[in-house]
Amino acid sequence: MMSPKVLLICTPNYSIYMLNEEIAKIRDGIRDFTEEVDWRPASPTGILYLCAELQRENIQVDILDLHFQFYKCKMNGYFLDNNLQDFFEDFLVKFLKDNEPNYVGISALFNTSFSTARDISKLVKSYNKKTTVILGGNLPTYLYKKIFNNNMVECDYMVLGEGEKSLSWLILNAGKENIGELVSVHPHIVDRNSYLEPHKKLGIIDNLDDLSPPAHDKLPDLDSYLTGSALSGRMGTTQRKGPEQGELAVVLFTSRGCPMPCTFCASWGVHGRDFRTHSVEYVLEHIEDVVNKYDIKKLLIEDDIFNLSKKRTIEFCKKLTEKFNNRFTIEFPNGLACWTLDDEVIGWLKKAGVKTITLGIESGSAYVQKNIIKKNINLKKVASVMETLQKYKIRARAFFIVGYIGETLQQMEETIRFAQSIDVDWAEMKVFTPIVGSDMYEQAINNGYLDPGDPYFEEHVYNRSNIGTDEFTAKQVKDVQYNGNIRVNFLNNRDLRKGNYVQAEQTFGKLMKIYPDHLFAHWAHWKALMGQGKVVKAQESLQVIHKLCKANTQNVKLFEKYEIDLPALKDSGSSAYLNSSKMSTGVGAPS
Ligand code: B12
Ligand code: SF4
Repeated sequence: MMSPKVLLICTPNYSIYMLNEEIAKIRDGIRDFTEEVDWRPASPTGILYLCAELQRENIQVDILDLHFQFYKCKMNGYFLDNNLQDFFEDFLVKFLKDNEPNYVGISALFNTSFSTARDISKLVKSYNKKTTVILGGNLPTYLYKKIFNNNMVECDYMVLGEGEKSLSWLILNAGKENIGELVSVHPHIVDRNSYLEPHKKLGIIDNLDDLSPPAHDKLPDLDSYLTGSALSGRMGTTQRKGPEQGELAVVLFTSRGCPMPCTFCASWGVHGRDFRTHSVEYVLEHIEDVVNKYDIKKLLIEDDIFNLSKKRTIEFCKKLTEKFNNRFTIEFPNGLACWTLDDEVIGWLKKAGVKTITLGIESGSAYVQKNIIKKNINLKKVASVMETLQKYKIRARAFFIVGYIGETLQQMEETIRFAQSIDVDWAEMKVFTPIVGSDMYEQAINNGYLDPGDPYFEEHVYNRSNIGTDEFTAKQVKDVQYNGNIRVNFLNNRDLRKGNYVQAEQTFGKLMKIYPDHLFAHWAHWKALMGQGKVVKAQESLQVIHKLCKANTQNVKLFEKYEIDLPALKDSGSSAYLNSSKMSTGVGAPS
């Protein structure tokens, strides 16, 4: 018998509704920077792990990253003449025709991509109904009963939890006559006949060193992936061509699982509450391999809670430095726990190549920490960690979320003030999204803040306000988040305040490339140029700001709201509005 062919599909991260909305915006030429979401592709590492395990069993496997493809099409003008249907026809159906896979595995990590997974599975089945469709990731792990109950996705199997071993098992056994019986007793795979069996549960890999390292070489365009955002740009970039050109980076996991009880987080639902680690030797071997293959200079460690153990963190840093000297820049796009960060640990991280640290702080209100999100971080400790980071000249970025269920507008304001008070280099201010699987998602349902009859959660888009509660409306929370971002990261930007104009020029220059219409990025860039006395370049920057204000009255209103007055353009005499040099934003005018 021919060896089976498997195709693993990475779904676009957004819903069908969002994909269509984006295409409509591209066609209409609408560019509202205040509403932009991040489309840039990140390495689909879960799929790469699955691939590696299938390859170990000599199973032929391909990857189709439709998020990456959508992004590419968005950037190259494809959508000026094509719609979403054309996109799926050109990139999915064509792939199916060219490759005729027997099994299609669809990765659905997010509830925001529910409808996307639904439409992709429909297309796969309508192309060839004999193709076996398998769904895996966070979404089916939490919602498999609902999905099968309501026939929401056309799939034959769903895999619960970590899928490496289960998927290989399924492909190796799917051809057997008694596959139905075998699946019914399998603990981590469900089909239509067995999904209500009580023994079905999360698949967890006990010994992570049993796994083959992720098959990075299966990504057709490794150079173009971007991962993790920091200091306004993506901090990790694997892009060697194009606007965000940088050093080639690789995404790594050194552990899985997190024992913390944060009520807004759903990660434990797939990876469990037990903190499991790869041995340091395993990780170093994997690093050596990717260094040899791709000349990697940057490591993006995406563990949920890399530094849970102080001892292990130091051991990792020591051994990495012994083996590779100062070869790497290391980043932790998911954030580090602040309670195990002390002088000794930070010193070792610095030696190993960490230049920026992200702290998962989440709220600047002690009440919210303790009673609402239950992360219960000691905020005083955060301030002292920040001081130590500054001592080691490590830049600091922090995650904050506003709009938790039960939170008041006053507590959200506390978060913004806290972010300012700790002198953070960049604050990632996000709006709370009820993530299926988290405690707070249940609270949202139980309080009637989410409509249980809304099956696809289309509107629950990352970083857009999704729910109102008794304390705030969705619009209010979005305004708080927007306002916090502008106040902390732009108007009171630490680099501008401290006169680090070179760094500020870099940061905002990067941001302008990603969001060319971002008014405040241009404004901050202009200030950074003025601070360095780069008058000619600053004038060019000012010109762009004037253009943006002319093109869109919303921009004028934004400047008015934050009481920003800019000088008129030299010799232009063009703008009645922008005619003074007064800066009344809390940021002193550059000398
Ligand atoms: C990297 C990452 C991203 C990346 C890229 C994801 C990608 N394409 O792989 C990006 C930046 C796009 C991203 C964005 C978001 N993310 Co995110 N992300 C992660 C993160 C940190 C790591 C993912 C990862 O590689 N994990 C390691 C691998 C081994 O695990 P895995 O991906 O889950 O894959 C395993 C299983 O799920 C399963 N599996 C996965 N696919 C398939 C397919 C088949 C066929 C099978 C059989 C099995 C299977 O087997 C895999 C191997 O064990 C996770 C946290 C985490 N620890 O997983 C959050 C996580 C997945 N993200 C999450 C969320 C919510 C988001 C966002 C919605 C926003 C947010 N609040 O963070 C956005 C969504 C995008 C959007 N619409 O804006 C949630 C998902 C929860 C949920 N129920 O939806 C997680 C779990 C974090 C959390 N706090 O709860 N994210
Ligand atoms: S938010 Fe971070 S620390 Fe909290 S449970 Fe999730 S992974 Fe763990």
